[in-house]
Amino acid sequence: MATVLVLNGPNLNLLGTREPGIYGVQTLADVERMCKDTAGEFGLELDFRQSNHEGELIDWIQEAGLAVSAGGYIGVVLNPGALTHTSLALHDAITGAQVPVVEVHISNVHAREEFRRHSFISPVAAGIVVGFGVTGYVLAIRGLYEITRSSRGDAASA
Ligand code: CA2
Repeated sequence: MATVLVLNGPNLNLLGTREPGIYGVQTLADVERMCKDTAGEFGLELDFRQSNHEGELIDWIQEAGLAVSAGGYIGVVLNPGALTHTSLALHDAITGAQVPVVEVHISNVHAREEFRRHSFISPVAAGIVVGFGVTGYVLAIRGLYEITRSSRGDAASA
C-alpha cells in the first residue's frame, strides 16, 4: 500500500496547548488521527512526523525523495512552521529530492504579519493550502493524492 508522509516543523508539537485563537484547539495527535482517516479513505498508509530541527526535516525530505522514486510513497504534506519564512535549505532539499510537496499552513499567513507573507517553500511546492485551520491537512492529502494519480497510473476522479 502506498504511503503519504506528513511532516510538521518547529513548535507544531505545541498545537492545541497555546494560541488557540490562531491555531485552534486541536492537538497534533488530533491532526494525526484526522490525517490517518483521510489517508485511509484514499487507500493510503500515513507516516506522520514532527521535528523542531531543520536538518532532521531535510533528512526526511531526502528520504521521501528516494521512497517516491521507489514507488512506496506518493509525496509529502509539509507544514514547515516558521522555517517557511527562513529556510533556503528546505527549499533546496525539496528541489534536490524531486519529491511532490504540498505546503500547508493552519493560519492564513497572508492575513498576519508581513514577514509571514514570504515563503521559501511555495516556489517549489506542487500546491499550497493556507488558512483552513487543521482541515488544511485533509485538503492537502487529497490534493497530493489527486495530482500524483497519473504517475501511479490511476484514472482521475470526478
Ligand atoms: O499557520 C501555520 O501553520 C504556520 O506554519 C505555523 C507556524 C508559523 O510560524 C507560520 O508562520 C504559520 C508556527 C508553528 C507553531 O505552532 C504553534 C502552535 C501552538 C502554539 C504555539 C506555536
